[in-house]
Amino acid sequence: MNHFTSVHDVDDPLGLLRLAQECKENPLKFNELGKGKTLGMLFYNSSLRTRMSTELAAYNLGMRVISMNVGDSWNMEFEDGVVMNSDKAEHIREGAAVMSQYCDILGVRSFPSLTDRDRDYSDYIISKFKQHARVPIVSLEGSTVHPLQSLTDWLTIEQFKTVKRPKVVLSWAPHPKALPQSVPNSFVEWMKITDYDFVITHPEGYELAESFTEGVKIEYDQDKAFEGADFIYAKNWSSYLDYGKILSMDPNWTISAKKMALTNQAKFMHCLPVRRNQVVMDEVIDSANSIVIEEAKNRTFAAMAVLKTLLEK
Ligand code: AN0
Ligand code: CP
Repeated sequence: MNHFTSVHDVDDPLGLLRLAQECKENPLKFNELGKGKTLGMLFYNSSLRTRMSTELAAYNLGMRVISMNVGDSWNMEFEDGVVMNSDKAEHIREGAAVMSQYCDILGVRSFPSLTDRDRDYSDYIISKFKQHARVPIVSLEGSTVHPLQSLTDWLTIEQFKTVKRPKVVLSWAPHPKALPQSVPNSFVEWMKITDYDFVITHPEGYELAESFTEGVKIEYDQDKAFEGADFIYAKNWSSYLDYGKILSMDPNWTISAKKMALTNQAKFMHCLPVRRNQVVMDEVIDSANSIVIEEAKNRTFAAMAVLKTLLEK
């Protein structure tokens, strides 16, 4: 594994999952491994979980951490061959190379524009970092996927499943703001490497990119999708087809107790942050079947597995 920017970077996903489980059992088991090594984290967008859990993961491995909000640094130019006479003071070529002098691993969070689909789906910023940095790059959520979240979600399902092959349902839910497709794309990508009974449900018009959903069951009737489910993974995303648009705010898609009653006492999952009584009703997220806090806790162990693997490379 040279980078961790999607499931495709991972040589042995099952091995990575097992390592995350090992880190969870004993978080300080490898606390000498990262001695003298530095993780740099660069945030183009807000974060609570990714920032705190990845920092903690690095500390558990004995690393040091330098975190920066991009707004505090120089505005960077990513295009090659331009005359730099605008507001951009530094080029990614120097920026990434210089950060590689200080850091042994670089994490980058960069959300999509939701206006330019081709640029977003080239994972433009993370790709540029991969191109010009001289150290491994970790996606802290890019413009198409969020692999640290998905590895965590897999770890969480393995922790809570009571049958060998659980039914896992990814359900779209309403939200007042246009959100990226990164979390659902990534969740789909990682679920495809499991043998779970995996179903996606969303209103028409919310189809994710076929490159992600090829071969995956899609059920447009949410009630039908929920029947017999062991896990409900809720997430809003904006339209991929009508790129970045909100096509529906239908409250019938909100995850309610009535909807959960259709399932096989399913566990409720969400990557967080979540808007209560928009995406999910209080009665569900506050119920005993909600595992969102444990899911967030597992972010640390997924990040540890990733950092450990990259450190040993
Ligand atoms: C982001 C998203 O939907 O991708 C981050 C989730 C981890 N969510 C929001 O912007 C609310
Ligand atoms: N789930 C997640 O990535 O949360 P943050 O956006 O708070 O990092």
